[in-house]
Amino acid sequence: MPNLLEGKTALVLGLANRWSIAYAIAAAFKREGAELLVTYQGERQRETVEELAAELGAAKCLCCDVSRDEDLDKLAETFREANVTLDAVVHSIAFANREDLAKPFVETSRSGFALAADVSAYSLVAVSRVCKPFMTRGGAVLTLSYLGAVRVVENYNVMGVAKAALEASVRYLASDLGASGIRVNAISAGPIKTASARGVKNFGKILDQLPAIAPLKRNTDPAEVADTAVFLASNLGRGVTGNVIYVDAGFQIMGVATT
Ligand code: 1JT
Repeated sequence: MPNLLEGKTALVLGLANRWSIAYAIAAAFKREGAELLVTYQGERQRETVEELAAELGAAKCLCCDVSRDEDLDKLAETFREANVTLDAVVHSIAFANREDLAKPFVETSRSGFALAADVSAYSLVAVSRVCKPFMTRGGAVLTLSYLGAVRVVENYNVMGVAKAALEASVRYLASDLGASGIRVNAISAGPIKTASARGVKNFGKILDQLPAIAPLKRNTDPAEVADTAVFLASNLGRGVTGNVIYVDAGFQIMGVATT
């Protein structure tokens, strides 16, 4: 079933490099015929993301730091001027201080907690609000989560609490936006070696141990996450909203395992 997103326009936030989950999603959306609008966080990412955007044939490559209201206002202004209609919005953004992913959770500072919650959870609310006026045919908002939202995962710490807020936000947004024909869902991906994940304490160890436990006996491929994003953004996903779909080689279902 090719071209599942033909005639649709998708905004993809969170593209930083070729290893970004957002890159895999953008590539899959492109494959399915979507027109792409991509954003980069700041000057430091600009060149890399502009190159990737060109490679993906993106119609626009825009600067947007989701922690800045001015940037979000500017994004809306650009959409208004260009008469953009959005059918899909992909939010693939998270941040926490490195030290907050290494110390015990109880040591989390007020500012570290606020930063992780702002960038990783509140930004979905802000992005949804800004994009809603342009989703005049209805559409789909997607975000990325991780198991640490609902279980204690060593070192995930404040990101787990931020992802819990993100998943709850998905439900409240789905309730608010459903009447406008906008569906809001999260994909909870298995651990993937992205630039963000690299350098996180013991991340390599988690990737090494997971295949022994996960039903599919392997790690998660970003392309699998991207294909689930295609499904959710397409007409095939029309009955699904407010949900968290696990794309994690089945890891999440397991209880006690002896390996
Ligand atoms: C951030 C980072 C968000 C890493 C992330 C993330 N969401 C998933 N990961 C990967 C990961 C990280 C840890 C983990 C399991 C998966 C890095 C900082 C910016 C936000 O712990 C077992 C720590």
